[in-house]
Amino acid sequence: PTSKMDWWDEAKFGMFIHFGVYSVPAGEFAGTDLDGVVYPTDSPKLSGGVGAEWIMYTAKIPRETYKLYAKDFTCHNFNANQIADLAKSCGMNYLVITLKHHDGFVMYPTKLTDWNISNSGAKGLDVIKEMQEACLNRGLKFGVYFSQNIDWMTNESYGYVPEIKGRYKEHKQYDDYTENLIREFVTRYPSVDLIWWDGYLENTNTNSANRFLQAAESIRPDIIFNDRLYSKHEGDYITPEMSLNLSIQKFKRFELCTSINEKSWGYSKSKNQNSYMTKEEIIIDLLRCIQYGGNFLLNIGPKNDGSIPVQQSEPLEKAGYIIQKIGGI
Ligand code: FUL
Repeated sequence: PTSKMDWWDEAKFGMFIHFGVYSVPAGEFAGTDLDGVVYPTDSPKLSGGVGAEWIMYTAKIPRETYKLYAKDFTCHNFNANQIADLAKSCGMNYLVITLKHHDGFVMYPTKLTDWNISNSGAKGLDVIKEMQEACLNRGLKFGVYFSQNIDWMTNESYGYVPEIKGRYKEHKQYDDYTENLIREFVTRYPSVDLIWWDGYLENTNTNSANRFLQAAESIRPDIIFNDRLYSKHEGDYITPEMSLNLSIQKFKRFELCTSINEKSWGYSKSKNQNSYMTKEEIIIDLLRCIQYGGNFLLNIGPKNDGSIPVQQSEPLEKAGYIIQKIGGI
């Protein structure tokens, strides 16, 4: 009998992509934060302990200020075919790209919010469509990362919102929006094979989680889900981040995710947020995942123009060369 997990069980290696408006500040903020503190260009506020994709939160950037970055999100060197070729040449079998990260920016021209790619420097481009097509043409499975309950641009969202004190505000309006967005992108992109939920697990309720699952499954019954929707939903597999816990991972389907820049998922230009995996480290992680029967999702963070920094492409290409030498995985 076939199962929706068949391709996933065989996949072994995939590419993760963190790409969005946060790729513009790239881990550094100069300007006035929400507390009125001014950070000059020569000593900017850095994105701190978490990756550069968290800059809006960590540097307390006011929404209207953050929105100004969108015009520099040009993507003029974004080349979906080249990225998919790179994935393919490394023996990867699937790809997961951020459709909406915690800053709420939607990477395709949605009708449901203005905070989307058509109101950015990349106007006219649909990153999700191009990436999906490039994957489809090469036989790569395609997934989208979707932050379902942290959205710093939306008052009603769950999760921390800089302008509003407190966390985990639950609101029907935001659930409606999220449900509609899910329905919209699963319809627009029929080959979305996987949704990679992300958010504060403990703070989604059963009702809204079921609405989100239902929205996707009613259109795409065999869609695969990870385990980050909410605490009462195991998902189809678990998602250890940066390292494995073998006592658990022996018994469950797992996908280890790590970032080639070990300090950040999104592209960072900040000096203390740059540390790259070597080809050996990539191969070791991949082999460990395979040995324990799981998958390995390796992240790149393109620049705001869509290009992949050489510090990221080089170790990946070198690892790909070794993988090709042994005839793929
Ligand atoms: C985390 C997020 O907060 C990070 O920014 C990143 O997306 C990582 C893969 O998941 O939960």
